[in-house]
Amino acid sequence: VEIDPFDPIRMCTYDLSQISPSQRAELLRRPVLRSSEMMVKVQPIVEEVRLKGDAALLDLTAKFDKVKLQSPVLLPPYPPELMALNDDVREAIDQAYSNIHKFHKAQAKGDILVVETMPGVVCSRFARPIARVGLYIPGGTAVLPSTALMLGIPAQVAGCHEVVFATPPRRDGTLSPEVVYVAHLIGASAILKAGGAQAVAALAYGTESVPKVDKIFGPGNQWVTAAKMLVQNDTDALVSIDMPAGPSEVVADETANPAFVAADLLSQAEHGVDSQVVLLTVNLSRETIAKIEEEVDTQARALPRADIMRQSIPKSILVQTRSVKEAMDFSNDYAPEHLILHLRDAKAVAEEVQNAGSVFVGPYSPESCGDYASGTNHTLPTNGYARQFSGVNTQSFQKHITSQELTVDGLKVLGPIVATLADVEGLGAHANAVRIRLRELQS
Ligand code: HSO
Ligand code: ZN
Repeated sequence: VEIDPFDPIRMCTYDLSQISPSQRAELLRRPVLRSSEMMVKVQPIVEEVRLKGDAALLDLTAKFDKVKLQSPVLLPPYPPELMALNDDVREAIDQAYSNIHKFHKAQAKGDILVVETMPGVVCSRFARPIARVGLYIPGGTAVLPSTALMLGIPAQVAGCHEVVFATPPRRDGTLSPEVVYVAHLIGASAILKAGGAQAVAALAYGTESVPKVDKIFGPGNQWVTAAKMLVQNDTDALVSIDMPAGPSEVVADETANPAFVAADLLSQAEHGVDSQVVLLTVNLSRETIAKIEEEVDTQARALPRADIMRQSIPKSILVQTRSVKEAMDFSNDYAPEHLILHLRDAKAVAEEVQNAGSVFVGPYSPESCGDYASGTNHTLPTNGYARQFSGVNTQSFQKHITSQELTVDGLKVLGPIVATLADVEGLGAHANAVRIRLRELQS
């Protein structure tokens, strides 16, 4: 892309009342992901790790991350010198840990459910941890120890037996001390020093030194996403994934402080050149819109990741609407990863949200707080998947087992009903399993 530093950094503007239904549909579409193209590239990498294990992992890490490692894993106890942090950073991580732990612990409350559906017929459901989980922590343009917290804490709360972190090593072969510290806090059983498709393959199939896991979590680039989809479809791997991930986005409705609105948009736009942010305005004057645009431009220029925002902001859109209802209809159709409500009656409008990963209510609830430390999870459905997926939560690390126990009286009332239904399906053995007992009870 040709970049002229004098060009204003601005979003494309549309007025919902001036565009056709097909243009509206076009605005709701996400930038295309070339997923089949990626599958072809990722397949041989996954295959190599599956067949050659550690040797392939070390070769691929040398090739992609430009570092020759002795061993692909770091095991606990993690040496203190590898997690040496400044006091303020350690304290900030500790407070974030505490808040996120509190919120995710509370999600485990409904772990046991007991319901008597008819007299003597007791159905129950209880949660069990997914035994072995793999958590991908991206490296690349930004190291994200916050993602280690967001994935590691619910795994710990759920009681997963084996929690394996995977993260690409730095050029010198070391890991970010923040990530090692979080691994220590949540009790991770190993840190795999690898990234990309090779890390996902190692987690899915296991190698000599990497334990095979049952479910893989975490955001990543196109390579990681494609590899997750690939191993999920391989019945030999018997592994599931958290959700299909994609680039990030924010929708912000607005009637408030232009500087705050611009700052929130930019915080999501700095994640990557593929990030798309959408600003929905409700009955704003031309001047206020211009003020927001100016704030976006000036704040972006002064920020360290201006180069990324120069690419993501022009892919982003500003859509003018005439009412909160019109804005919320658009937002629900778009199904944003984050929805920030800069509205006077933000709390009431939050009730109207049907599709969104996480909602930020009012001018003093920046997305950054949820990204790091308020307690909610930041691993959220992107790409419009908020229509059918929830963000990562404690239940993502559990499965639920149901059970039932019938008394003699319970079987006496329920048995004939079951036998009738089994007859309808022509499944005589099912009916027999009930009748054989009812007959014995009669005699
Ligand atoms: N906003 C990101 C999460 C994150 N932000 C991590 C900062 N660090 C998810 O879209
Ligand atoms: Zn973020």
